[in-house]
Amino acid sequence: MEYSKEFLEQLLRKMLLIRQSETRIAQLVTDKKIATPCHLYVGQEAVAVGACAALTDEDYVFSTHRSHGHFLAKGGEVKRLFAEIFCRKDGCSGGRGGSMHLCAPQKGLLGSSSIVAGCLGIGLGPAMKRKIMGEGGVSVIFHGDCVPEEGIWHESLNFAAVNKLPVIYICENNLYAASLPLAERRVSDNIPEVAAAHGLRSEVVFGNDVLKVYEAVKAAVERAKNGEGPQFIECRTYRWLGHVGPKDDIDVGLRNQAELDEWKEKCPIKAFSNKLISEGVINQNEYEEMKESVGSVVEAAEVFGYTSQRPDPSTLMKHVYSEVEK
Ligand SMILES: Cc1ncc(C[n+]2csc(CCOP(=O)(O)OP(=O)(O)O)c2C)c(N)n1
Ligand SMILES: [Mg+2]
Repeated sequence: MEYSKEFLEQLLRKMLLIRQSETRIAQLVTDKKIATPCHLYVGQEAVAVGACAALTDEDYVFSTHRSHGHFLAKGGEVKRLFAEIFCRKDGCSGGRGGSMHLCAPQKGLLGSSSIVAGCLGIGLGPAMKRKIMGEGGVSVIFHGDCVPEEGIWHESLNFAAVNKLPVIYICENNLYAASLPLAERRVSDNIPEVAAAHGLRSEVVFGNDVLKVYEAVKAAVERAKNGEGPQFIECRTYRWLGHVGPKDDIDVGLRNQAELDEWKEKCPIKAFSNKLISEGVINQNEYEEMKESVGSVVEAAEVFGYTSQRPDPSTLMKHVYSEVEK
């Protein structure tokens, strides 16, 4: 394979870190140890990991309500994710944000939003600033397949195209928005075509193939940096769990078991680990060790999270208004 063993192992390890963190968080929600609503990312790991592997800390990322995977893939610390979900002061947002408001500014993750399409406008600001100041770096805006139904999606794409901004939109099309499948929300499954109509270079990749996502995003980054304007990538994927929380939504009649089973067969981690093992990049033992070592990291992160202090009530008004020096 044309990539180094270290790089390929990093991709696998990151996907495992997301999977194992999410699996643990799902259990903590079931056990009522976590109160913040958690939209879990299990099944979609290859999108965040493949995309963020093509970025540097100088590149910005904006995320959604389903943000844990983006946070970890962009280099956010897993212990600060757990602390945030436990609403503790050592959380990445000081325990004020919870699951849907994560950030890791030093790594380029400038924010995530619980509002559907919340980052579609916000993500343009830093891109515009960089363009005006002649600075490098791209902005990646992750969004779900429901977002093109919001007006600001069209405004954002149009504005970025007219101004040739270095923005990459990554649409994680997991076929559902809360309780509605795509077919009940759009006349056709044509999000990339609509993006192209706004003047963006637009493509579709299989979002469960981490290397395909990486290659598509890397090429998009190059084009955006070369002044070719915004890029659009639709990643076809599937979330294994329900819209929010640890259940799969099959019990409430939203999805069917056959569809879920079919997508579980296309598990991004299984596919990639099988590939690395069959091509001799790693062996089964190394894979087992990797899973174990990621498990220990997640365990330690959970302990860090729940043993961290709650924010001091005297700091309640901090960060609410900007502090202007007089
Ligand atoms: C403006 C707005 N409308 C509705 C909601 C409620 N809501 C939260 S997530 C969601 C569906 C999002 O679907 P999609 O963009 O496909 O992302 P996914 O959940 O599938 O990852 C909705 C309707 C919201 N948070 N904000
Ligand atoms: Mg969706």
